[in-house]
Amino acid sequence: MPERRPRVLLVDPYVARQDPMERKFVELYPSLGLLTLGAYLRGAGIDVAMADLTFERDARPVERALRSFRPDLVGVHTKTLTHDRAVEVAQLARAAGVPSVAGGPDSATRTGLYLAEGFDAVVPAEGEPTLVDLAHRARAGAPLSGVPGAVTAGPQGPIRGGPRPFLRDLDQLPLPAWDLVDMGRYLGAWERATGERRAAVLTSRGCPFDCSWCSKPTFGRSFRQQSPERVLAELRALKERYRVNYVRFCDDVFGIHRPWIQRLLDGMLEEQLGLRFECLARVDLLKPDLLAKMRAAGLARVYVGVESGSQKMLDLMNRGTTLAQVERTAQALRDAGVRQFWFLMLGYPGETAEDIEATLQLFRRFSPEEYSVSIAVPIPGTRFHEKVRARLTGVARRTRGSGGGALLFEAAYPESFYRWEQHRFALAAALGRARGRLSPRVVERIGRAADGFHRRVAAPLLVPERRRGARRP
Ligand code: B12
Ligand code: SF4
Repeated sequence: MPERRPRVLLVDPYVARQDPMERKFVELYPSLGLLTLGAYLRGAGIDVAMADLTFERDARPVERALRSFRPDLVGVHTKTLTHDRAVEVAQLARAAGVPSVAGGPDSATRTGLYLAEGFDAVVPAEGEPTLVDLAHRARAGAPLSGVPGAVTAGPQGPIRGGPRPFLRDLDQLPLPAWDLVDMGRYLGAWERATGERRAAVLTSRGCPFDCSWCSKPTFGRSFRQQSPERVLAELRALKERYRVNYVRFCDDVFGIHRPWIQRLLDGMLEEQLGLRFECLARVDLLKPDLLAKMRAAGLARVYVGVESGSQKMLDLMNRGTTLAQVERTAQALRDAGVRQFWFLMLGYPGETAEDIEATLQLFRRFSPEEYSVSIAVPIPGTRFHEKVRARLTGVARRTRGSGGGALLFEAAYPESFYRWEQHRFALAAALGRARGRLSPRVVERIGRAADGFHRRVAAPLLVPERRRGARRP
């Protein structure tokens, strides 16, 4: 009788309805990491099932899958936000006598913690070949230790199983195993919300830039990309199999190599895929001629990491961008009629009230259609986290860094100040939107009144005397 193939149960522990940020920022797509792992395992002759908790209430689907699928190994994707649920899944697996392995950004930075809390192994980097090896070990009932790319618990702390090189050629990866999740549910939610059937696509892994608050635990500063032809094949498959007509390119930065993106755009235009798309881009890369071509190929929305309207802050963050580039790109996007979503950050060490004011002025000048103003979150493993390690607050320790938008370290000002500043951005955004309907004079007046209130009443109340003395004009 042929030997039974190994079985792996993959788990996405993210429960959307319990995420306080969900309604604000999160857009629901199945985890591309898990879908790619699933496809790769299948290609290696391993049976795979998935418990995707995104639309669920709790971890009960995992319990059901443990009983019905009887996996040899449970593999859980981790983010800081989903830490507690991931640990719950590891404990369920252990109770069922099945070993579990964690992967993804959070367990990559806090490997020891995940091992101490119930995981039998952690894969703190690219997961595909390592998970195949672990699945065979688990099937054979052998220990998971000593597998290159995996970390296990030892008497003196975590033990690395040895180095595992990154996959050289991303074209070798199979198409994501979309059938492992309920694509109809994701696409239906999108269709109801936007009229479009949206899916996520990844064309590269890693990012060669080095912003000091950015957490890049899995791929580090390595950068590899699929060929434009491989990307086109994935776009065609999504269109043909799922009638997808809108794509979110999920790369850390889309189109880093100029010749590469030119070829991809040429292909999209030639094949007349009729897709609209969005991506995250850097202001230093979005040159006007490239932008025009992207627009022609279906670009509808761009996420731009503007972060601050102060050059001093951009330099402190090691962004490698200039305010002149921000302004040029924002204007070009506006002229091209592309929606812009700005990421802005408050509270990064070194920021004064004047820097925040400069950011607000920049924001008012360009009135991006969408934006998020977050309070800087020191993610474990980043230089920013190192910098404020001694100043992390009790909230940070309790929530282990997720925070849900709270101030997690002792910054220049109290949290109430940053919260108030967030409201000022919201008012500026509302006034920007009202510009077409209200007369410019009215808009101007409301803005001035709000600024006066801020200077005379709100800021003095929110910033305690001893801090104000040092930082305010
Ligand atoms: C695209 C993206 C999104 C998309 C999600 C698209 C999707 N569902 O795939 C959107 C915009 C929806 C999103 C939302 C959020 N995101 Co996000 N996102 C990313 C981004 C840019 C790429 C993720 C990705 O697809 N990577 C490519 C795949 C192939 O890599 P991967 O998932 O890491 O998986 C590989 C390895 O990690 C490993 N692996 C992963 N899981 C497992 C499991 C096992 C068992 C094994 C063995 C291995 C393994 O193997 C995989 C293949 O090699 C990353 C940054 C980054 N570069 O990772 C941030 C990132 C993952 N996101 C982050 C955050 C904070 C969020 C939000 C919480 C933000 C918010 N508050 O709204 C939400 C959470 C939503 C959720 N469902 O959990 C953080 C996570 C930090 C942390 N420590 O938790 C990151 C790292 C960005 C950052 N630098 O801060 N995100
Ligand atoms: S913030 Fe963006 S550009 Fe900067 S290092 Fe991270 S992924 Fe790269």
